Amino acid sequence: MNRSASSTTLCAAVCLFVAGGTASPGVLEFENKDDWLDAIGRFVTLDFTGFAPGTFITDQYAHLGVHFTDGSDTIFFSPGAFPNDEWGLDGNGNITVAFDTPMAYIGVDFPGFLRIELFRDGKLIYTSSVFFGDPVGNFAGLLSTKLFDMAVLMDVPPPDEAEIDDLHFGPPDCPADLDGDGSVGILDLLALLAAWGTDPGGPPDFDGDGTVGILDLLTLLANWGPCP
Ligand SMILES: [Ca+2]
Ligand SMILES: [Ca+2]
Ligand SMILES: [Ca+2]
Ligand SMILES: [Ca+2]
Repeated sequence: MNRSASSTTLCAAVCLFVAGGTASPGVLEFENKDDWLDAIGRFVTLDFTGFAPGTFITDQYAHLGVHFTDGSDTIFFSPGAFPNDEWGLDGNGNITVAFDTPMAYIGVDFPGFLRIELFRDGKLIYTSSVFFGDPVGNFAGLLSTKLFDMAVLMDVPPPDEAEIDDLHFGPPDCPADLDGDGSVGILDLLALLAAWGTDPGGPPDFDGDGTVGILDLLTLLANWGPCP
């Protein structure tokens, strides 16, 4: 039954990719948090509680593989702006988030307006629509088949400051599906072999040891067949 529900979600996503026909296929946008949660896999949440107001957030969440890299993001207390738990992040401009391993999902609870840019290896791969709605309690969620290792959250229009209540992010459900066709097969195996001995900074270096090798090959083979 789980398999059926998962397949339905994947099919719906694929259908939307096809139906969307935009300049940036492969990314789905969600304003409804429940819909985003239904569509994604495992994820991590940062709620920004537990710090003194004004604390600069940089590498405090490094143990979760995430870094705030623009050096101007501070902890802000505002029950009005941040209904989840009253604590959030003031970007003092944009908020730049870098991930140690490539991600497929990002979601943000935020007040006001927000646009999200996704990057891979320093290259812009997606610019979202402008998310907005009620003054507080908004949600912006992306599901991307093109993995990203950095996201820039920006208020619109500039030079307003991006603020976020909670940040959520997660890795792809099926990292061994290197070509994103929904199953792990011969083309993925060939892609892994083509990358043998290199450090791609993500899949197919599945174990993250800095080189594509035998353990990564075994991981791919162990996941052979349709993605869950
Ligand atoms: Ca929060
Ligand atoms: Ca900032
Ligand atoms: Ca594949
Ligand atoms: Ca490896």
